[in-house]
Amino acid sequence: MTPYAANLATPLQSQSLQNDQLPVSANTRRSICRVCHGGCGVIVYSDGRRVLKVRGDVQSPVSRGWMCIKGLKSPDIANHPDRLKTPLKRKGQRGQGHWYAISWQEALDEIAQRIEDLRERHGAESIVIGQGTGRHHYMHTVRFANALGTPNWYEPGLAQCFIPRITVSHLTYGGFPVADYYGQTAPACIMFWGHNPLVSSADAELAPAVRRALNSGCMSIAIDPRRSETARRCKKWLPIRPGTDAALALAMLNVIISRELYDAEFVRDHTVGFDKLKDHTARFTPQWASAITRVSAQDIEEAACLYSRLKPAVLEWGLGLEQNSNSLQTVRAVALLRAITGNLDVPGADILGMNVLRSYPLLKDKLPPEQAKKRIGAGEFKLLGGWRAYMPSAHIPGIFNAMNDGGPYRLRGLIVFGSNPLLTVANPKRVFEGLRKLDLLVVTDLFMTPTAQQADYVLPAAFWTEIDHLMGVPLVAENFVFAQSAIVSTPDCRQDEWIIDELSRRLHLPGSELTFRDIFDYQLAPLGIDFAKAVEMTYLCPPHRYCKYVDKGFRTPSRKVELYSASLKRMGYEPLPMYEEPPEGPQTSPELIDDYPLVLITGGRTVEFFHSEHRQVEALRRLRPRPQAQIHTSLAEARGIRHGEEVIISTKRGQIVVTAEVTEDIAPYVVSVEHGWWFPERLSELPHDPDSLWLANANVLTDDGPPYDPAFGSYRLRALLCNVERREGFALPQTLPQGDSSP
Ligand SMILES: Nc1nc2c(c(=O)[nH]1)N[C@H]1C(S)=C(S)[C@@H](COP(=O)(O)OP(=O)(O)OC[C@H]3O[C@@H](n4cnc5c(=O)[nH]c(N)nc54)[C@H](O)[C@@H]3O)O[C@H]1N2
Ligand SMILES: Nc1nc2c(c(=O)[nH]1)N[C@H]1C(S)=C(S)[C@@H](COP(=O)(O)OP(=O)(O)OC[C@H]3O[C@@H](n4cnc5c(=O)[nH]c(N)nc54)[C@H](O)[C@@H]3O)O[C@H]1N2
Ligand code: SF4
Ligand SMILES: [Mo]
Repeated sequence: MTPYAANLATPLQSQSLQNDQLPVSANTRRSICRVCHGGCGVIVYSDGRRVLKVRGDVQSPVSRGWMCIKGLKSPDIANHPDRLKTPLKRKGQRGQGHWYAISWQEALDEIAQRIEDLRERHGAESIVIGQGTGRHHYMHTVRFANALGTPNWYEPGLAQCFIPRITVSHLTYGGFPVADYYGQTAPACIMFWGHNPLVSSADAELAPAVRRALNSGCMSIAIDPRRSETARRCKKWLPIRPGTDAALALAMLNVIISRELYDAEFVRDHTVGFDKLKDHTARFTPQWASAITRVSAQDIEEAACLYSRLKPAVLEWGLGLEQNSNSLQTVRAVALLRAITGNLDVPGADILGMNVLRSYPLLKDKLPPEQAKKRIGAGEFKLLGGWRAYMPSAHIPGIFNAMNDGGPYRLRGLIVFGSNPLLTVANPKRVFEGLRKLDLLVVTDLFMTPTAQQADYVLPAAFWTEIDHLMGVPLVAENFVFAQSAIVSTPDCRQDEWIIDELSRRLHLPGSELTFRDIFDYQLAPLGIDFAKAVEMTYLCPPHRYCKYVDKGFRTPSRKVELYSASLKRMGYEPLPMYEEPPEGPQTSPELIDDYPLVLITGGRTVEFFHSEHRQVEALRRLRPRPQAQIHTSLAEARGIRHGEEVIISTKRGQIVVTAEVTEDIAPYVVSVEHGWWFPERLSELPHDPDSLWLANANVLTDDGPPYDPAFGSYRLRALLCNVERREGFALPQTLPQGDSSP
């Protein structure tokens, strides 16, 4: 086996090191790529006006020179001719695609006035603040909602993405654990559970670190209905039935406890509730779980033995656990595996974050308690919207319901920063109806999107090469701090935080005396530096402290890991993890099986695109011109479907058209559909032909209705019943969008 430390010292070759021919005037600056959640270190070449080229920065402590293809194509995105370049105001009816160009001054004055009018007439709660996944402006947007006095902010992830993992981690171990790929000790085992980091690189910089760890020769297990890019690199693949992960985790807990493979000392000294957990899991045998999960009892036992015996072990968990209506208990069951094996905060295992930055001043105290009570979904989904929630937010189906007159009160305004809910939220037809009923819709984006096309005002956002920012890496744990400042500018594009500051100032909101840059200084103060200094350094890597619990205990009420969660019990939730059959399946909805005999999963990431983005970037679209669904060879043969042909995927909610990717790398009864697909080349047709928005939109198939997870309100994007049929002819565009303008 290669010694891990030696491996660490070898920077990965950047894929962009070819074609080093640059104009002599090129400036070079160090920065951080933010095409996804961000984090890879980058050297940016510019002529002072435009980005010419980027390449991976070998000095980055996490990415060490590596970049993915999206990041490498940053110049194609930054300089794309379709970038929004000026604020736009709607001309004529909503959604017709006609605009006036207006100045920033006019746009901000008018928007602030209309927000103020809504606030006075219908209360601040009638205005929803929306944003996209984990971007630079994330915290600033939440701060804006609090300052404005609206409890209703959301992003399309949350209950479907990360909030269950973060909240359960805090309830169980008092902090969020991340894999220790950066120390001197290599993991001996990595178990990837519903997670494909070689592609999703979920916290941005993960892919190169995971690749390094796998190259070091450790044991590796993937639990995934697909043999994903990560699963293909693993020594064991457990093709689980979607939505049954809690059963598998309970059976693994059963094996580890009944065979006494747990870390007895850690359990004795640092956990509460072990005896209750032991009694509770006694009935969840591998045989019981095998019938539910379609993973053999032998494989379940083997995986449990490998994960508990090989130390240190990492548990990489992902979205496969959260996009279902049993997200709390599924994530809890998996979380306990780390705890009873003692794989917490020790070198080479999952480590608790250092949280080196001072926490972002979210102005929570500026949201009056009577306003917080009005949050859509707060009463029902206590861990999403209630006072115990990690970052209280509104329930998404409830929001679009309330826009459509179905809520406790009507929502009238939506201010969106970097999100495309017509593609990324379940049941987009309901979203569409809701958006059309709004009194005010403002969308800030890099490009005109189907969502932006419905707006009253569209504001042009700055790209990552055009922003100042400070980020804690990995997300939530914040063991490192990275800083970047604008390198170029697209003349009339503005950083989202600047827009928020300008609106806040006009609305005289509390906190508006501080700009976002002042907040960076505030966050850095404990490190004894300011933002300018941080930018000069780019990467701040304080030494990591392990086993923090030895001195201080875990940050839970009992100061121990809570295997039995009294907090959950008090909130009315099961204190020990439980399995529930997915609401759509042979047992729970037998009436659907004849028409929809297959199981649908959506949203498995592809390296070329980020959610609904980048379909207009020719260099990326060329690599993946049309949406695909993975289906197994045996299923394709049975249905007469050939690789590359168009197929119809249907659920009881609707149908879409995609092309078939016929493969051996998926369970034979599972269909995996890409999400986020729309066709920018057809955007001008949308006002007359909205059907092209539903054509390949995976969320036409998914469910925004109940049952929801009782604590988080998570809705179902995976583990749904579906069918696939061959389709004659072509419905999908056959030509690529033109118009990249890379220098
Ligand atoms: N069916 C299905 N649906 C899913 C998922 C799934 O797995 N299956 N995954 C869900 C998850 S986990 C998430 S997090 C959501 C993501 O949902 P969204 O965040 O809505 O996804 P994006 O398509 O990335 O939308 C981002 C928009 O922001 C713009 N943008 C990019 N950078 C900036 C910026 O700096 N400023 C501004 N103002 N705009 C910017 C982009 O051009 C794009 O139009 O999707 C969810 N939807
Ligand atoms: N290139 C790219 N990278 C991205 C994104 C993107 O859109 N594009 N999105 C970003 C965002 S916001 C997020 S949240 C992360 C998500 O990143 P990941 O957590 O890696 O999520 P996915 O790739 O959606 O799903 C991971 C795996 O779960 C499997 N899966 C599906 N259903 C189940 C199930 O029921 N059980 C189990 N065990 N597995 C299941 C899928 O087959 C897939 O291989 O990626 C981030 N990174
Ligand atoms: S993984 Fe994310 S941060 Fe890294 S190069 Fe790709 S898009 Fe950029
Ligand atoms: Mo996400």
